Amino acid sequence: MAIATPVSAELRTIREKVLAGERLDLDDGITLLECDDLLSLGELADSARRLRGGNEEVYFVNNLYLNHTTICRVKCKFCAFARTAKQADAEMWEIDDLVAHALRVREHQEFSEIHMVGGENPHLDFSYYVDITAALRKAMPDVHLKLFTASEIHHMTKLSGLTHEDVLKELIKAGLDTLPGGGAEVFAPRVRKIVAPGKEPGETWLQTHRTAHALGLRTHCTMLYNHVETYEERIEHLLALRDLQDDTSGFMAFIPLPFHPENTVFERRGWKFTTGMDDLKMVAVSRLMLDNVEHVKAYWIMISTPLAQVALHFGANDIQGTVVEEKIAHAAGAVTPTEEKVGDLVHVIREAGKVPVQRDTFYNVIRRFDP
Ligand code: V47
Repeated sequence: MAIATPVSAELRTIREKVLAGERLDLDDGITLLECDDLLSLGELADSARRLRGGNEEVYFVNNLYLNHTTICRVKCKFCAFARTAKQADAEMWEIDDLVAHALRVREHQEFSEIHMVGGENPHLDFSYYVDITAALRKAMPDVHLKLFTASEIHHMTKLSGLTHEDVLKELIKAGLDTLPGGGAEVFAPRVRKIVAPGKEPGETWLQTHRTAHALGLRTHCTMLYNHVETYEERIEHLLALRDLQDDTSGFMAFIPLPFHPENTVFERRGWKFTTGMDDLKMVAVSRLMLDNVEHVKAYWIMISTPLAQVALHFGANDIQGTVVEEKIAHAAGAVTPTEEKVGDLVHVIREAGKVPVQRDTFYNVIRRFDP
């Protein structure tokens, strides 16, 4: 006799809404985060993914991470990556050296995308950003350039006196293809005041992506969770992204980023790393709330490959990429490797019972690895 898995009462109404294709609201989101019936939550998120057309395919990208500078004026309290110019280990790449480094990696790794972000370096001027984009484009015309967070774009408006639109137009002219999703943190002003008082308001981040979308740039979006935000503030963040996506359809993917406290002031205040419970909840709840964002990434760098495998059954359909070489999470205590090879990602996805698909940045299929 089959024993049906009981679904907790609080999930029952939300489940009916999801299965009927109805939109979830703020209260639903908070209820989902408060719910400890993890398996039902995962099953519901997986059902939502399938109802919206998802299948057994799981994406990854062969990409290269670059960080042009670690020098940053902002001093976000969650960040262990930023340095001042005076610190001995501060990094700032000359353009030619950075391009030469990327070309050297390319000799043994056929990456299709460069993902490059850095600090808000007050010692650079806008021409550096334009020139580095143009130099990468010239050296690797066939590589997709996913460069600069919305926070960096905002910083460039300060450096140049240009509007966000004009900064983006200059970068697009130089070769920029898409924006990564970093810098979003949590939009709530209360949270930003505590963790990132020197950073632009959440509204500016959203407005910058809106402007990018209007110019035809597709972008990504993120949320950094498990520092000082409440569940309500997490859901409000997701709803702000959902509202923008309703207007523009410009986001390709959402990436939940678990806060890593090591080497930050939060470590001294006793903050702990997230647990698998919170990470899986965030993947599932993101999938359920963001009903208009096609892809949710289980970012193996921050949650590990074993948990990313589980997350693929909790609403995620992408595990990001080969990476080579991640520095932001690792500065803050990540214990994952800093890169994975294509063969290893294929193995991780297959062993999770899914079909690995190597994609380009726009989710076009480069190679499907049949079972
Ligand atoms: O902007 C900073 C966050 C982001 C810490 O667009 C931290 O496809 C955890 O945005 N612990 C950079 N997170 C990473 C990022 C990203 C990653 C993968 C894919 C994409 C994409 C974007 O990491 C930063 C900040 O929000 N961050 N410090 C920390 N201690």
